[in-house]
Formats: sequence, C-alpha cells, structure tokens
Amino acid sequence: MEAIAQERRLATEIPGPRSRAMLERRRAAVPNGLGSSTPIFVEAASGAILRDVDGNQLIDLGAGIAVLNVGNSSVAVTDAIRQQLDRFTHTCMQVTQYEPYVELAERLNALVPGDAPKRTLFVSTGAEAVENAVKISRYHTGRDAVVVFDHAFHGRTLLAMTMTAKAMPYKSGLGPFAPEVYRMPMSYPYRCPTGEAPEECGPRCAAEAIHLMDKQIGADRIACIVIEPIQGEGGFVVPGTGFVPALASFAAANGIVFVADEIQSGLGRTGAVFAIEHEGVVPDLVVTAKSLAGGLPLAAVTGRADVMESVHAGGLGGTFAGNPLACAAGLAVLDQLQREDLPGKARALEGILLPRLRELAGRTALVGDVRGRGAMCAIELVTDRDTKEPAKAATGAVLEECLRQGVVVLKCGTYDNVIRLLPPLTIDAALLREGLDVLEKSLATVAGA
Ligand code: PLZ
Repeated sequence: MEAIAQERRLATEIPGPRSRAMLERRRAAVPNGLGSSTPIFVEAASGAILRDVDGNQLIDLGAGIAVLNVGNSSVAVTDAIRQQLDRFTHTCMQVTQYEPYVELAERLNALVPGDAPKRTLFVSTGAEAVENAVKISRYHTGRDAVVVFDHAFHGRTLLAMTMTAKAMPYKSGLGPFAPEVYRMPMSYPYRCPTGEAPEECGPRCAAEAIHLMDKQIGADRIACIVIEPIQGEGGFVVPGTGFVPALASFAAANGIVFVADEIQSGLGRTGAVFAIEHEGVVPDLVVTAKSLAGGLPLAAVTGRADVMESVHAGGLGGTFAGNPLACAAGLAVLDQLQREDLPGKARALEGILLPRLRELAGRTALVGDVRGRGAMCAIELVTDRDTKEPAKAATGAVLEECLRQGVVVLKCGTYDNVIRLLPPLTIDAALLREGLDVLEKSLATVAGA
C-alpha cells in the first residue's frame, strides 16, 4: 500500500472540481438527513493525512470522529485485516465460533479498570453497545430507569437517541422516544448549571443530580447511570473535580450499575487507556467503539462478570456482532496501543495542544474557554466573554477557513460553538503544529472580519 507523504498540499481550491462533481452525484443518491460536515471526498488516507479526489492533502485533526487513534491506514491494522480476510470474513458467532472474538474479549477484560473477573460482549456500533449496556443493567437490577446527563451523546437508535440530549439535529421530529430515560444536570465548569464557580461545579452538580435522582426517580428504581467521562459531541466537557466519583459512589451505595461511555474518550485518547481512570473510579461497565478496530465497525460492552452474566443465553447478540475482520483489527489496535504507548503519545500531544490553545485564548477574545485531556482538547468560542454568548457563526466560519487551507477540524457542543481537536495519536508534532498554525490564522481572519 502506498504511504502518503505526511504533508499538507493544496493542489486545487477546496473543494476541488472532482469533489464538487461527486457532491452532485451524492445529492441525487443519498438523503439529506445524512449530514456531512465537509464537501470533501477522500481517495486515500494514511497517518494524519487525507488525500482527496482532487489530489489535495489535508491534515486530519478529526480522525474520523475519534476512530483512528492508531492513525489512518495503520499498517499493522490493515495487515491483520488482510490475514483474516484470507481465512474467512463471517461465520456468525451465534452459529460457529472463532478465536479472535474470544482473544479480543480477554484483552479488553484485562485492560478495563477493576480487578473483578470480567466479560466482554461485542456488537457493531457505539449506539448498539450503549443499548446493550442498558439491557444488561436492567436485567441485572430488575429496574427500568436509565439516568443520563445534559449535553450527552449516546447514539442515534431509538433508545440511544432518547439518551442523547440535543434536540437539533439528533431528535427533532424523530420521536416518540423510549420511556424511562431521565436527564440530570452535568457538571460543566465553564457554564455551571447551578451558577457555581468552576472549582465548586463538580461537587455542587453532583449533589444536585443525586438529589434529583433520589426525589424524582427513586434510587431503588434506577438500573444504570450512563456517563461520558469527558463528553464528546456535547462539547468536550470535562466535568469538575469530584463530579464523577460522587455519582459512582451514589451508584455503588444504591445497587445502580455505573456505565462509562468511553466510545469517544477511550483507547488512549485522553492520555490513559480510559478517561474514567483520571477520575479514580472503577465503573461496572465500560462501552467502547470508534477506535476499537481502527476503522472497522466494532463496539464492546466490558464489565464485571456478575453483571455481564445476568442475561440468559440468546438474550444478547447480532448477526454481524463481533465480525472476525473487526476482531482481528481490534487485536492489532490493542497491540499498537501498547507497543507504541498511545496513551503516552496522547499526553505528549496535550503538551502541544493545551499551551497553544491557551495562547490563542490570550490573543483573541473569541476564545472563551480552553479544555481537554490528552489529545481530546477543545476551544469554546463566544461573542462576549462576560455573557458567554456562543459564537456559532464564527465557529462555522473558522472551520470553513481551516478546510480551505487544507485542515480538517470538527466542531461539537450543545451550542455549536466548540472546536474540538482529535488528531490521530500517531501524528507528527510538526504536522500538528502546522495544523494549529492554520487554526490560529483562521481564527484571526474570522475575528478580524
Ligand atoms: N457514545 C460518546 O461519541 C458517537 C457521532 C457521529 P455510533 N459519536 C459520533 C454522528 O453524528 O452520528 C458516539 C459517542 C459516544 C455513543 C456514540 C454512538 O456511536 O458508533 O455512532 O453508534
């Protein structure tokens, strides 16, 4: 396979004529409901470079929404897929079984925090993993209620969409929703829902959430609390110190299954294998997807054996769940995670990202907040630092300018005003710096406009 030089190269305007022509074809063939944040069509990708159909080479600071922690087209991963491809591509684990599924389960059981014996169930997508975590929690507890948080994103299927917070674009017009899902305040130090100062936001929001769970649901009716240790789509919100541990203690004291949704934050991204490790909390269940199989669709529910073993045989599964190509890729991803110390790489990237983003905040008042851990960092843009009015239009304009200059950057956030940086963890420091230079120039252009 051809390795693409790890450099940004502008061959045409972006989008170029070929991407524009494909966009026309797409419009006539694919529904508008599938939104795409850029008009670019990719021809090849490797490392942290995407080459489009017009020959432009773009710096990838989105990693396919946190899927390519190992880098685009990781050689180790594609080799593993190729080897499995020559053996077989599918049997269905519910019919005739295969070793890569079991081996990957063993590996994840060892990686997920906690000393108790564990089990792993594989499915195909993040939403499906979230749904299975809820099914297992309900079965285990004999309770119905599911607790989620403001700004949460858990997927697009009926239950996962219900668990997702944001109406537009994820829920508006797409209901009715699933019952027994309750939303609690989320600690968001920059915009504390209780109005506390950032240092007090964690304990105060935890107290508020616990009060609401007790009084409005009843702790003894709650099957599970599902939380992203660092929120992804919701705005890269890092909860205040103490928030997650207080909820985990409440869960443990009340027989509630505590579920960490590590779909975006997991597998090295935040400088630890799992973001929950930064909180010193051992969750009962962890859900992973995205980076688990380096681009192949694979998701997992991993957790305490006594919880995972609650469900009767045949109660869980799926035709494609734990596809052998995806499991082979997953094994190669975990090898690479450990061999190349991807969590360590994420910490090194944090050392480039956070200081640079703080510098940007020093230069333009458009940047209201800088936050993140590891290579999961973001800036939140506001039109006014006092009122914190979200700068949605400016955010869109900055991203468009970045794209024109050959850098793919994603936004997120309930208010569409957060620019998130999610580079492949294997990105060269120089290439990341170049991407950040482009971001800085784009911010200056938009701020000065
Ligand atoms: N939980 C924390 O980040 C997926 C969504 C892209 P699926 N995030 C990207 C989009 O617009 O649909 C996500 C996540 C967290 C669950 C999911 C859902 O994972 O594999 O997309 O189903």
